[in-house]
Amino acid sequence: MHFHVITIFPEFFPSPLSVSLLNKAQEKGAVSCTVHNLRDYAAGKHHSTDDAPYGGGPGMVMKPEPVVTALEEISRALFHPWRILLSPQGIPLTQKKVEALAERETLVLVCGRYEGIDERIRTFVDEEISIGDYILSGGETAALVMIDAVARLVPGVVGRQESIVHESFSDSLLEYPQYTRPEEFRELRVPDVLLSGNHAEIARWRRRQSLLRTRARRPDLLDRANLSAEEKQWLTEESAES
Ligand code: 9WO
Repeated sequence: MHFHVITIFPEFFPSPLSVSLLNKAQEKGAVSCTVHNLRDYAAGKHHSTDDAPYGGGPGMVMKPEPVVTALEEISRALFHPWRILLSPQGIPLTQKKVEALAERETLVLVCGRYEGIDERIRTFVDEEISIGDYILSGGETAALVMIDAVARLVPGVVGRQESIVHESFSDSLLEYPQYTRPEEFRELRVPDVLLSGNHAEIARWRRRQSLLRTRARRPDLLDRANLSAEEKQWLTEESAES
């Protein structure tokens, strides 16, 4: 998976990309990230990437020419680039969407800045994606979220054990509660079942906890869950969350 990022703040990227999983993925050659400075594609003495909004109003607007020049020059050298604009007006990034993006060879991510982008930029990307319903100071942190989520799904990046955890999210339930040593911490005990060594009982307890927690915190996710008769029964019982 090759990521190309277009940004006025290239310095945002090296540190997050050089840590842990993303660093290992790049060392293995499974993932590459190339960050392009939008300013390098801006014309004129000042290499401006923003200008005042037509019609007036506060703030500055990202100019179309530098972004489109960058998109065209970068895309020319790539095989089947898929161009994405990160924006609060995009379609929501879900694990399902992440899976679809991970099938692509090359993603070109455009990070917006200032108080908005020129509407015509939208004509030159393949899709517009939002990571959630909040305003950021720019698209860079959203691009990092997308790179992190997509890179994990590239074959060879995440080991077998972790990939099972990912499957459980695709199953659309929240994770069960987890514990490690000590057995008792500030009078809070690890549930007995987890110390029992009964793996069938542990699996049942975890599944039930996932369901109860999902109902309590994210009931919207249950609509998509595939539940057995017994699991539906658990959800009709009167029980405290987790
Ligand atoms: C800032 C602002 C300030 C005063 C009045 C209006 C304003 N609008 C904005 C604004 O929308 N800024 C955006 C910041 C411009 C494009 C890039 N920005 C951005 C991207 N914020 N949040 C995202 C984003 C991207 C992906 N998923 C979630 C949020």
